[in-house]
Amino acid sequence: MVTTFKEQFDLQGYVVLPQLFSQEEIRMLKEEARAVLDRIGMNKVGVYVGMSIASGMFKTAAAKPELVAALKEIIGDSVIFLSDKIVYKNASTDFGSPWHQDYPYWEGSHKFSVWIALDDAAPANGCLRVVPGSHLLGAVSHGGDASDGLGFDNRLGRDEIDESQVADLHATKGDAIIFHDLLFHSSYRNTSGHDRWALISTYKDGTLEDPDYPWALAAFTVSG
Ligand SMILES: O=C(O)CCC(=O)C(=O)O
Repeated sequence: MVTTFKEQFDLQGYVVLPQLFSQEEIRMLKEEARAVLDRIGMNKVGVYVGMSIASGMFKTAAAKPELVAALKEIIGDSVIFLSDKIVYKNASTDFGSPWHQDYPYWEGSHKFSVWIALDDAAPANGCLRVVPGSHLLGAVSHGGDASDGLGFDNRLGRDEIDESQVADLHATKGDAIIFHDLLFHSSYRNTSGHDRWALISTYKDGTLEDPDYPWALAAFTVSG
């Protein structure tokens, strides 16, 4: 029987932490995210990297003790936060993220991302989709067509996804999903006209050497 976070994570490549953040914490994070994005000018790409550089509230959220405890169980005693981003979809920015693994973007040691729901998320407004256990396939070649202007230069081809194995991860705001950088994942388009904002924070094992990542300017040790 699978019981611990670590066992679930090793088997599926992801684990859900229900209601990691309270409704009030999420309300404040979304309000702060909106203020940051208004300040820098919201873009149509729907992604902004570096929330914890822009705002101390996000740096504090990245080191939330309950989250760090779960990450330590999965990663080990030394956990480094690298960077975070807001991925926002709304009535006019309604993209779906194509199928991919995160590993080809970063390489080096494996990374662990935490997808935090700032809005309830379901298929109609762009929830996350995963192929449970796909992290066990290792790094897969990403030669998928990226000519639609959505970014995501590394993509899996459609024929690499067995739709019968896909899990749609409905989420309630405040839920967090920790996932491995080899997990096949994507998200639906947001066809609802309602917001679907998520905060994604990325971590690594601090005992492992890595390249210098230019996007990890706010890196700090969260494990004490
Ligand atoms: O929240 C989403 O739409 C998925 C984003 C994603 O897959 C990523 O940034 O790697």
